[in-house]
Amino acid sequence: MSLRIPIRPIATCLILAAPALRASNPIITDVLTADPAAMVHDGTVYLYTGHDEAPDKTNRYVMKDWLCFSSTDMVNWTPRGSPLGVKDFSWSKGDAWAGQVIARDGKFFWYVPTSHATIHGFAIGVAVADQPTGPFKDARGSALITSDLTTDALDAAGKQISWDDIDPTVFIDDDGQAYLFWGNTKCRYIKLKPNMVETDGPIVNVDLPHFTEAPWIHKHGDLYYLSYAYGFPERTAYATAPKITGPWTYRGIINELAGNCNTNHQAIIDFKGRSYFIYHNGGTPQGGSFRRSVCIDYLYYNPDGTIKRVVMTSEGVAPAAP
Ligand code: FUB
Repeated sequence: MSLRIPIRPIATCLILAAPALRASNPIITDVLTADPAAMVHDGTVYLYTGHDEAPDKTNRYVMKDWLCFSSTDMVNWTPRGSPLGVKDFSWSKGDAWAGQVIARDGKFFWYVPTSHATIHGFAIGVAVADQPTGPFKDARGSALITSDLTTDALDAAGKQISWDDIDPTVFIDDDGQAYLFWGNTKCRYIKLKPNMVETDGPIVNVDLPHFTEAPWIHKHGDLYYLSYAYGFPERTAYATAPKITGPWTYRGIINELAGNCNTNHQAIIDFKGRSYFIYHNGGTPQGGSFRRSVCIDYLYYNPDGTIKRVVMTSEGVAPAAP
């Protein structure tokens, strides 16, 4: 009996197991991901996304849960499953729209918009976990923001809209004060108590040109940045301020219309010495406005703190330096 060494299959396995040397956009193609939010924690990037499940020819959002992925190089992404779904909020009647996770005092808080079962319109809830990958559970048993608190977002006919309480983003300022920003049509913020699950004080409106939705707050140097979806179909614009409470100065467009998709929904992070612009487009073969996928490209600042326009690529980014 001769001993035959199956060289080819072993070589194939090795190639398949090797980490990717460069990403390509979209970064995930075996499942449809939308509305990225990213958090850097202990040398790892956690990417939280929505999950588009609209069948072909269904032109509305079908979104029931959120997904999590992690990476230490921005190129190789490990699926971490779905640590949160609309079923985890007893007061939700569906719609897992764009959220964000933030860490505080050893816990992880996931702020999400979802349709309220008994108060007409979208509401914002918060789930909590001991690990960035969950499991997450409803932190309150009730919504944090409901649409009866915000009655001034109107459509073109002057009618109150029911989807203005969406797209929460949370930022903890240097003095420890946390702020929840959110909105569609109107951008708003409110302070959070240190426990991160109760609001503190009034809702404040922020006036931004052509604000559609998707606010994201970050800080670079001494400047605060509020990026957001501008117009519709959406581009991404931004404003800056010397304090998180403003005054906000509009600075212009940083990203153009994303390919084959009405929405753009950005997150901005720094990781291992580089800045990243994370967004979605309709870039898979079945892609479109209701079948979106997350992409990542570099973000660059000018010396005066303004942001250069993002160059969306199909090649994506190179692995972050160790
Ligand atoms: O995914 C549903 C909605 O589409 C999000 O909440 C918006 O930001 C837009 O991307």
